[in-house]
Amino acid sequence: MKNIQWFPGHMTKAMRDMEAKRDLCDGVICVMDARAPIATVNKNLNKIFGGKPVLYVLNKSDLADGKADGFVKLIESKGKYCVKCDSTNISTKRLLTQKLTAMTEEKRARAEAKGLNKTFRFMVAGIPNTGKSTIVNLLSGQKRAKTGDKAGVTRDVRWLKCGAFDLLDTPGTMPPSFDNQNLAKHLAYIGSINDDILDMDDIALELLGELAEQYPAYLTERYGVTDFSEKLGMYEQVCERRGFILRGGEFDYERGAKALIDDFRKGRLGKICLENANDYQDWEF
Ligand SMILES: Nc1nc2c(ncn2[C@@H]2O[C@H](COP(=O)(O)OP(=O)(O)O)[C@@H](O)[C@H]2O)c(=O)[nH]1
Ligand SMILES: [Mg+2]
Repeated sequence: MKNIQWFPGHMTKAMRDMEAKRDLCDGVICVMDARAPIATVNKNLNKIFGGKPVLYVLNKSDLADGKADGFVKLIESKGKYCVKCDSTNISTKRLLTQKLTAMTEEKRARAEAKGLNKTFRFMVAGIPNTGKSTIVNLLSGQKRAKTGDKAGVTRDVRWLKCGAFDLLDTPGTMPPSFDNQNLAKHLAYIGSINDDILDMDDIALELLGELAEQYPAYLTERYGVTDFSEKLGMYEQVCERRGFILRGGEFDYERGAKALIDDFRKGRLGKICLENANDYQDWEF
């Protein structure tokens, strides 16, 4: 399949804006997708974060299965803060607030000793569509930051008051190039890359291949797939099951791809984590 590359110009600007605001921040909230934790951590952001404390948030945990827990353990084993959560659930507000409070405890104690009541600032960073704006809205208790289930909804960089914290919602940023196309595919499946630049036929076929390997039962249950030997055969089975047949009797692949990818993104196939923490023990967070 064609190589996936996506680095629109506004991301360069976003990264520059973030770098300029970094020194104002006490820490960073790095939002990832629990279905693809490695694909959704942008290593390039580490340079921007500098030495600031980072809270890694494995968001969309409601769509992920237990494999995602391996990444929480892995990240914590490297001495970093990590939390897995569903930020569409109001109870997550307390969980995140507790983590941010723990991260700033020492600084707060020092400020209080001097009689200061300090507000701590966090930059909310990550690749597109991981739920950054949703987290900012959850913590602020207001629908201030615009959200949307596609890449590139947030364009500007601004501060929002969230209780004892000030949060900076930022636009999603990608690494300038994907050296690992397998991980790039994961980004395509979850909707972090603009669909307009993707060949959805390719994406559907690749997704079927990965699901057949890791979650074959999901394909059987939803589409009646029993033969996993060929991607195209599975693709046709999806079209057949959904009744996507054109007038001449040909399969309507376009609608099949849309349906499959939509089912995947909305969690209708079942809970999923595409990556395995065991494969990434040496990864530097
Ligand atoms: N299921 C689920 N959806 C979420 C979660 N967090 C965000 N979303 C959805 O993901 C989409 C992208 O969210 P948004 O906050 O705009 O992402 P951003 O691009 O990182 O700012 C929206 O449709 C959100 O409703 C979550 O924890 N679980
Ligand atoms: Mg946003």
